[in-house]
Amino acid sequence: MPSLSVSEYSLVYNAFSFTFAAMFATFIYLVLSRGNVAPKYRTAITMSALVVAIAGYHYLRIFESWQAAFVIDPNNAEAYIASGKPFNDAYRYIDWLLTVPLLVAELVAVMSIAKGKGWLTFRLATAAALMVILGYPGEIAADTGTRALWGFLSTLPFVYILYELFVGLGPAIQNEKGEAKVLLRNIRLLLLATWGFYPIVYLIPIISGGAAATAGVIMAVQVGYCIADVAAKCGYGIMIYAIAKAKTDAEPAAAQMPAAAALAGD
Ligand SMILES: *C/C=C(C)/C=C/C=C(C)/C=C/C1=C(C)CCCC1(C)C
Repeated sequence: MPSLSVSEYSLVYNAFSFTFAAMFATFIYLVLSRGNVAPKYRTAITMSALVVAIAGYHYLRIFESWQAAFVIDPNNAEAYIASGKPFNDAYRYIDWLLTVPLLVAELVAVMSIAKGKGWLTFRLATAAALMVILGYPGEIAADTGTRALWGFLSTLPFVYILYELFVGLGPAIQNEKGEAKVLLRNIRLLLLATWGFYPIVYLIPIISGGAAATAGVIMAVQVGYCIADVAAKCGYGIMIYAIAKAKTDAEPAAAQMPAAAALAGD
């Protein structure tokens, strides 16, 4: 770990703190709003809430690890130097391994797909997990060649996910109605824009000439992942809720309560 100025250290510190707050607040919002959507969409909201809960927990651990990895330089109160304890980046990948499959699953869960929903969820979730697993050896590699190789392998399942979302799911989105259709098109774009950010952040150490450990690179990678995580988990989760709410509002009340409809002899 390189030494950091007080403002460099604080920027990353505050980014972790903000990201934790965003995850926590989104969790509360989703839990409180879950009852506003029809029962068949509640699983999607539950998955969104799980994503921000899992990520919030991991941000707390990353935050702790960041604090432990640095101490004030005894010879210079204006700088932070490495404490000797490693900064644990593995939390991020464990977090992704759990949350990224859930993010694709919640999108499928909120859509009206007549057949093969389970199999589609399985394919997307497996590809998502594979993408994260293949990216990790490159993330911790010291040399750029290894980083590039695993980064390339991880891009293959990533491209498959984009193919399914933009080509495979096309007809299903076309069949949706009104506001839900617009929101579904937009959430796909949000996913593309936010998920596309991660490989770019991953490339920073390669672009900057393999200088994985300079203060600038560490700051860019950590703050970059924080911004992407807030958009891809909190922003996305709230959009999933908006889709579920739009579909709930557009459906006749009887369709939302099959049991009640049956009782009424409907
Ligand atoms: C909440 C966390 C999310 C949505 C994380 C998404 C992560 C990715 C889309 C990562 C993709 C990567 C590649 C496509 C290649 C390089 C390695 C990764 C893992 C950064």
